[in-house]
Amino acid sequence: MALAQNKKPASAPAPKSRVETGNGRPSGKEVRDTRPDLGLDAELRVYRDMLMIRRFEEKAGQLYGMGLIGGFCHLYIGQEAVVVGMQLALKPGDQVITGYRDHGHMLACGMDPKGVMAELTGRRSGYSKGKGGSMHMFSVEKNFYGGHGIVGAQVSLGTGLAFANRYRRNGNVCLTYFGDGAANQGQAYESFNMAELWKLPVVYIIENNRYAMGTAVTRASAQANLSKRGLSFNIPGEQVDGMDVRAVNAAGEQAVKWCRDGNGPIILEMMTYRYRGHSMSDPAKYRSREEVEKIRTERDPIEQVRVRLLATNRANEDELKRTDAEVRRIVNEAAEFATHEPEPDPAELWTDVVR
Ligand SMILES: Cc1ncc(C[n+]2csc(CCOP(=O)(O)OP(=O)(O)O)c2C)c(N)n1
Ligand SMILES: [Mg+2]
Repeated sequence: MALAQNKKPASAPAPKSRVETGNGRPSGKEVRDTRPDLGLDAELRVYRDMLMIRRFEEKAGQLYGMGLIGGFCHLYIGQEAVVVGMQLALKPGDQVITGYRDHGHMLACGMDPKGVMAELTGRRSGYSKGKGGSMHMFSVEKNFYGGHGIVGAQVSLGTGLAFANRYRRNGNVCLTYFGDGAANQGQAYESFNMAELWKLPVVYIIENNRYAMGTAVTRASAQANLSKRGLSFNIPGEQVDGMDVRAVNAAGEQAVKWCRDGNGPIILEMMTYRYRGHSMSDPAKYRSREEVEKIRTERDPIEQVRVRLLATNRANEDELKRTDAEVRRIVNEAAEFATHEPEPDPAELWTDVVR
């Protein structure tokens, strides 16, 4: 059926397990299963990078519990493979923008854990001088454009970044991340229209973690296959196993190439899961403990890589323990820093504010 067809990047070889539509386009009916080996160096790197996000978020959760972090705080635990796999597909100059669940994106972009943690604790050495908090951090140097608290706002802003890339002919691509809930926001569709019309280099990455606050995707979305949300704009899309960093990276490489080759936008729906509540104050009554536990034990993105590294003798237990210890050291140092730095001077209250 014509409406069920998504376009496919011309350069993409069709994996055998994918449902084809007869014209060489994937139908979006099946979760992608292209999982090429990342190679030794990249596999060790993604293991470390995912672990860094996990440990950082666990520490942030602890500091929040101790009252050292205030305001909103949305943890990324469980979703690490998405941002780490996508980041591997980028080259310097490419941009990243996301919503409020942003700590993992910042670390993946190479932002300093000390600066991120210090922002969480509201200290003057934080990325926004302690005045922004969890949802409002930027680093132009690392091409990270926030950190946005308004659901869906980053979709139009990311489209604008892609417009700038096209206007300047700089060959850069913008990764625009948003959630399954944000995918129902009107401005996403205005952005899709302009992005396809002007062939803007933007990868729309929908992080489908199954819930928007306490609302399951199926309760809120008439079309729950979010990879199809670009169909009426002729934007190709596909679902990707967002718990497997290899699948994420394979899809990311193709999508980024598609954009860089001047073909316009593309949608990747990452099938992922968050282990913690929506934010720190979520009673999580909308799902069972068993549901969370099942995914944790069967599909954890970090454990998958750990098991593979050991099974292929690419690393032994001691080496992985050393990596874990090194990551914990960096995170502990970040927490130490973030709890001992001074708070912003009250005189700074009215600086950096648009009036
Ligand atoms: C315009 C707007 N509407 C509502 C909210 C309140 N809100 C904050 S997060 C959220 C749910 C978004 O869920 P999703 O897009 O799936 O992202 P996730 O939290 O799962 O990463 C809502 C409704 C908001 N911040 N902005
Ligand atoms: Mg969600």
